Amino acid sequence: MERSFLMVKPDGVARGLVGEVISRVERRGLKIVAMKMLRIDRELAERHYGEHRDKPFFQGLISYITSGPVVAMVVEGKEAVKVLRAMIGATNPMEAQPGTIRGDFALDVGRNVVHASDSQESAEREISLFFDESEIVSYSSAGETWVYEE
Ligand code: D4T
Repeated sequence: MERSFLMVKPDGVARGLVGEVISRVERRGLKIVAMKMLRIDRELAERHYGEHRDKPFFQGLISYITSGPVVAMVVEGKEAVKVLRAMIGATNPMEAQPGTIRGDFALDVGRNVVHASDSQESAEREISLFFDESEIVSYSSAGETWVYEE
């Protein structure tokens, strides 16, 4: 099973969309194996978005992601990285398909509600930025028998 990092951003928390996001993850058959609400500080924000350091939108991005609490999760399942990226939709919500989280709940690239890792390498890096290995739990869910063929 693969792990990915998923986060409801400050706008998603402020708009009361945490339950909606969690619900979609659970209904898809993916398993949440770690979760916490936190306020991201500037240092963590700059590490998380380090690849965008030289982009013109970087300062706005850092202010936005540190502006209020977020809900961070580790999600496990078959091809979790690819599946979650498809579920959240395109980075720019104007291009996100209806049925995706951004396509249903967002309009502005600077307020796009959620983040999910874009590769297995990013997932590992982001999970370790936000969680200690001891915070990630292992359990079997009742639904698993029916989500996977074997
Ligand atoms: P995140 O990482 O926030 O889930 O977004 P994506 O993985 O979908 O997209 P990204 O890394 O390319 O962009 C990171 C973050 O920057 C914001 N952004 C992006 C922005 O404000 N203006 C822009 O022009 C772009 C490209 C949105 C997401």
